Amino acid sequence: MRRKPFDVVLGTGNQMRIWLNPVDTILYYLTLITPKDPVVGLNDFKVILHQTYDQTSYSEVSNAQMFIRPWMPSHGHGSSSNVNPVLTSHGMYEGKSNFTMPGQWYVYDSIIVNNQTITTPSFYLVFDAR
Ligand SMILES: [Cu+2]
Repeated sequence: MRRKPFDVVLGTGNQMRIWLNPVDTILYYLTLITPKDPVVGLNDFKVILHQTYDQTSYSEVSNAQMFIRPWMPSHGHGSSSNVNPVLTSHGMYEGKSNFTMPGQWYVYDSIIVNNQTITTPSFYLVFDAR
């Protein structure tokens, strides 16, 4: 199968991101667990990170560092009081995202594994806070 570097396979409406890290040729899967129904204010932000070399066997990535950045594109502002996700169990990372007003928010998630940023270029998950 021919792959382009950092192909985002699913559209932005899906809460999963799949990309190939061109440096180590590992395919990464980031899956959003929560929030599914985001509210105005602090939301538990929980994701699972997997990796695969062959798309047959998958393993959880438990040595990542994550840095989230909420952004409201229609107004051009972010938010404060966010908590970067940290490992809580195998491959699971939990933090908090702060949506300070209703509307559409992007949450960028920069991920570092083994001192290497694996999210280049960056991507975001989309939330509609109510
Ligand atoms: Cu706003």
